[in-house]
Amino acid sequence: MEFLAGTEKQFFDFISEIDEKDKVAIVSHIDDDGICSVVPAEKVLGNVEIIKFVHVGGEYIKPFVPEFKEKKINKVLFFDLAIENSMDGMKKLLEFAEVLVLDHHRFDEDLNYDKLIYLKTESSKCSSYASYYLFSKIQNLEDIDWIALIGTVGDWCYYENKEFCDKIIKKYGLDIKDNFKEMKIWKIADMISRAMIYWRYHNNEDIFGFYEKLKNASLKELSEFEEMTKPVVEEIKKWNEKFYDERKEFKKGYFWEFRPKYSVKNNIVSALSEKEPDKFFVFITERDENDFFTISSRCQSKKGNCVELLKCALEGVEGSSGGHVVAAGGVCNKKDKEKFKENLFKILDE
Ligand SMILES: [Mn+2]
Repeated sequence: MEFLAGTEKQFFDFISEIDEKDKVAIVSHIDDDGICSVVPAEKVLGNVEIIKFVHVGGEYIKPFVPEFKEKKINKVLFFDLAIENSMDGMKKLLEFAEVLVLDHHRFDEDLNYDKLIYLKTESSKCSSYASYYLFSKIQNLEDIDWIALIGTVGDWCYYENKEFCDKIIKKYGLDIKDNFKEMKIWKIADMISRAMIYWRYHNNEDIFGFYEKLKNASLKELSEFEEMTKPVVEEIKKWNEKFYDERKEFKKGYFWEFRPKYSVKNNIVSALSEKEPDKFFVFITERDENDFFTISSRCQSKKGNCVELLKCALEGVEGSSGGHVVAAGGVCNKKDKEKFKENLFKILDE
């Protein structure tokens, strides 16, 4: 596997230096790819003191630094998380811990230095794939290969990792089709992602219990997750229809602001944007309890660059963004909403 920053050797050096005296924490992204990245790591490392799943956006590292310090954490692994927007927090963390970051989001600068191991893979080598690939070189992990598969397919990285995926799909007797959206494994990955949305809502965004359930499940027995998806599927259906009445249309695409009960924005924007792949789709949602609203953008054909789009739209406002050319996300302070929209609409109408 190719690294765009850092090397495979740095990974193995970091892992092999961990011993019983160390106190290890894992921080990962609160999505499918994020939770699936942690399973191989925890299995190989064994004793992990803290596992945290977080939203990216702003200084997301800072809030948990005191807890890590108090618990004497001295090794931290980050999966599926860009760290660029939270460097203040990262520097505080590096005062008492060594850190390894394994991520596949776009980046501008190689941040490897001293106690920070910064490993970047290509966009298509999502973190669940990379984590499974690397930790498998230390220990046989074939019993959890299906979790890496779900993470990879769920992060839309099937085609780029077809050989890897097909081998596991065949092992479990599932089907392979030209269009991955018609395959059983996509339906399973999609189901898990909807179940996670349900769990997040009903557990105040704490998905550790969900992670434990998935870790201990088997590909053949996922009915417990299936049950959770029902209200989420209803919610997605309802909002899918509203999009066509409520969207704002521009030369280069669409903007839509809405307030779903469950966090279904990503599922909806992904599905709708497939129908018009050359267009930008930018959706925003907000909750009363947060100062920031969240942004999801897509341009499935890569005709437009979502990372650039959000970067420009957030110019001069309090917010941050990141992701991939076809799919990027961000947050912005509610007080700057009008300015953000003004910036965005100008670009969408150019
Ligand atoms: Mn990812």
